[in-house]
Amino acid sequence: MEDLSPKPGDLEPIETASRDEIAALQLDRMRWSLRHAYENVPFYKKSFDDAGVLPEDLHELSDLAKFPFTVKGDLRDNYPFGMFAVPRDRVARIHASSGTTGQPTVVGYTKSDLEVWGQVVARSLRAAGMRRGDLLHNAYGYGLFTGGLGIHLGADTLGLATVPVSGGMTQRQVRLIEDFRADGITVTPSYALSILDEYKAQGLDPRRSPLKVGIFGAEPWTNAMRREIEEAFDMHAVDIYGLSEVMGPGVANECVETKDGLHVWEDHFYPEVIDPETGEVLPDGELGELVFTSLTKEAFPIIRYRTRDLTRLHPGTARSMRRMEKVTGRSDDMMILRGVNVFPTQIEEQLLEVTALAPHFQVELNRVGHKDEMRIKCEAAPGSEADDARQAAAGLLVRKIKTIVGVTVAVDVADPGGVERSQGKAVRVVDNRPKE
Ligand code: DLL
Repeated sequence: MEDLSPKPGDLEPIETASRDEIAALQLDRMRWSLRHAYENVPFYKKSFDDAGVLPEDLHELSDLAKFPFTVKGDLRDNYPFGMFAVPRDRVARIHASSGTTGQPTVVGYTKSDLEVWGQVVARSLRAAGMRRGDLLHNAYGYGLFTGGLGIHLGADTLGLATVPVSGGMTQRQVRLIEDFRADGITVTPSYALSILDEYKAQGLDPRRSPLKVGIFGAEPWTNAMRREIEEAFDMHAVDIYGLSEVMGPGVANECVETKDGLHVWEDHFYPEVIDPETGEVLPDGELGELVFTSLTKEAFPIIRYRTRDLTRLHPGTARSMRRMEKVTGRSDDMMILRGVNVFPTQIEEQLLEVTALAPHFQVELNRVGHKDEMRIKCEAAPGSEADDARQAAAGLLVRKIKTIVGVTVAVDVADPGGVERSQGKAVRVVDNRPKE
């Protein structure tokens, strides 16, 4: 793999600033953001008043803990534009996340918000090793989803040549990567696997692809998956994180030279990790729910937003800003099987160790009699389709999951291609249990 480390002069000064400088900037910006939200969004005025706090009660960063949380339901209740802090005619862009139930969550950006978004995504792409003039194959979906257009904005800011291919039409994806000689690809890790399959289906060697780096996010994925993809394509695989409520992609990104977690771009997004049960702020290093406060956003300020993503914060390494560990899962994706908490990423880790199985999977939850059953739908790797190979692979996966994760599951091994493919975010869990 090519060395994509930054050269002297590649980074913005804030990326290597001292912690004191970062904290001073954050405090200034946080004061502004709390006041901006309080004065311009009736929801925040009411929620701060109900909690008996005012923006001027923030004297130091840790005072943020006095302010109330915001949850997804608050955004739905204020559908569509009730959380906006600027008049409609200052809004330059609207995005929305569909979610699985109810109202979509609508977010807005001013022109200046779009500039900031471009900068943080540019910083993210640079952290991943992309440089001005490189060609980026952007396979995140374009549209209301923030992935496609958010990455595009950052690629423009960095000065890349962008191929706005969006998701889908997998044969064409491979053809364009090869014909245009893409240096980097931005795509969900699950769709990257479909592109990988298509390389093989076309008789092409993915290790000889022009790609130097893949920038994967929008869904949880594991270090085991990183190894799988890096090996298959002979390229770097780095993690990009974000959510529409906070901005979109580019809230945090891994550095290609260290790959040790995602630096949160803390000059714009202030992270906290809380105990999801008590709401108490946890010290860095402890696992809990990630909470974000925007520091510079104009159209859609967000104060203490509970992401439901589980992670921990660590000190900076390649950059001074703190790192968040790879998100192991969302509290929404957590399955509880006979008292044991299970995340799809834990299944992914074990599955990737069984060489006779392909890396695609779905977890089905069924009610059998009075008991819940977890069934892993996966498929044979090419060359391991024979019945005895499949049985052995299924048995091995059952044992691994029992030993490492601590639950007994059933495993179905389908033919290659038998598991439904994603073109964006993978659906990992299908819950067939009757609704209570
Ligand atoms: O998924 C934004 C994005 C687009 C991020 C492209 C990265 C790349 P939403 O659709 O609002 O926004 O979904 C946000 O997706 O709360 C996480 O649960 C999950 N997620 C996003 N990035 C990661 C990641 C975009 N790197 C939700 N690892 C978040 C794990 C991720 N989960």
